[in-house]
Amino acid sequence: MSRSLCALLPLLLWPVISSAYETSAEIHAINEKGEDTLLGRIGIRETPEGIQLSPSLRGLPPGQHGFHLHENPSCEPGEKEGIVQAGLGAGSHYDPDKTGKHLGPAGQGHKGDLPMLTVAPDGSAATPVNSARLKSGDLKGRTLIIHGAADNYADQPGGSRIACGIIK
Ligand SMILES: [Cu+2]
Ligand SMILES: [Zn+2]
Repeated sequence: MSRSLCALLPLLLWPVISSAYETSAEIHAINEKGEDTLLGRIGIRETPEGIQLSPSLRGLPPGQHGFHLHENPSCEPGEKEGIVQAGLGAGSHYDPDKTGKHLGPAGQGHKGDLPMLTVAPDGSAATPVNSARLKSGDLKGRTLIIHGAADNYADQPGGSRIACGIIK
């Protein structure tokens, strides 16, 4: 084998070696009428430490935001207590073990409870978020929701739903 081919071989094999689960979700701003502006995407890949979510978003309010995997593949509005609200079609936080508890990423409640999403002062979000509890099989057909306010990992998951993306 020629020297140059030897040098190329690792590059040729790289896609095979790194063929672990990888996908992304398009994230749209949402309101009580449905999906609105495209804000960007969140790349999703499986690592030895669990699932890594890498946002590439803009146009969000700065600060920390409640961020969860919700159970239904929908970003549609829904009605709650007689009021139409954004993103209710996504349903509750993903909870395959039926714990019924919102305890945050370090707790043993909803598996869909993620660390908060951090948005920079310019409205962009680029800081990856990791979940050690989710596996690639948990993701397809579920929905990522970004909330308007911070999550206290107890009784306040973050208020209204402001952005949404279905994992295809
Ligand atoms: Cu949520
Ligand atoms: Zn939760």
